[in-house]
Amino acid sequence: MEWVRITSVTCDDMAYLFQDKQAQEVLIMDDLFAEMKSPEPSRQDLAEGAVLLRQRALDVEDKLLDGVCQISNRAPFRNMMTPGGFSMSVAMTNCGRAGWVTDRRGYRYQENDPETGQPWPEMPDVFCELAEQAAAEAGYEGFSPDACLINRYEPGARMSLHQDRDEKDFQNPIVSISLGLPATFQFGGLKRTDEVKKYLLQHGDVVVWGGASRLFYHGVLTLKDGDHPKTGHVRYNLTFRKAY
Ligand code: MD3
Ligand code: FE
Repeated sequence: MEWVRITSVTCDDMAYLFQDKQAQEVLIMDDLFAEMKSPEPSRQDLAEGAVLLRQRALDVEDKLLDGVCQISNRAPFRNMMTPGGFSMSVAMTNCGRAGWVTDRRGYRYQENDPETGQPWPEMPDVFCELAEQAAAEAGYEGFSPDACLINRYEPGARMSLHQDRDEKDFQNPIVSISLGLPATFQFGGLKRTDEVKKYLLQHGDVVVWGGASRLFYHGVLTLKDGDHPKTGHVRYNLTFRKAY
């Protein structure tokens, strides 16, 4: 029998191991179960330039959620209007020097919250440190976001297929952090009609989108109801951008 060192185990791997007659004799099951109870972050390439770091945000989950709570006390979540006159099902707020907004005049970044006229709340250190580290791990050294858009999905909310092209320089990646309820994310190509792949983004997952994938079409399918121990009936997504 040949021994292999297994450094990361998913539930699919476990199902496979249980099916494999030879592997049933393996004596490292204790290690496998230990890892299932406290999983380690793992890395997966989604497309050219796009890297999924599963569970990468878990060690600071409470600090991130605390930050979202503090920010939304000063800059409340709101359902913005698209230029076409539709109210978005995803509620949004921002922190950092610039915030992404939309209204009848169009999509843009601006330094004041249109609801209050006040500057957006400062980006907490734990936010930009994680974004910068994740970008570096994905191969984008020196990422320094000046904008963080915070999306709040309640059951029924969705985001249709779009490109992120309101930023000045597409050389900079975008980093996204998912918290709370899982959502199915759609990821296509440079053309709206390109075939899309679907990925489940779960609590603690971090994705870095740069290089060729930076302008790929993407969206989020309608959020299903659920109950997450940290967020209840809600999914949050934080996207870190360099707007200027
Ligand atoms: C791929 N948010 O805010 S995050 C958005 O889950 C947005 O709330 C989604 O799309 C969400 O604009 C998806 C993943 C994401 C973010 C930016 C990207 C994927 C991206 C930019 C380019 C390519
Ligand atoms: Fe987007």
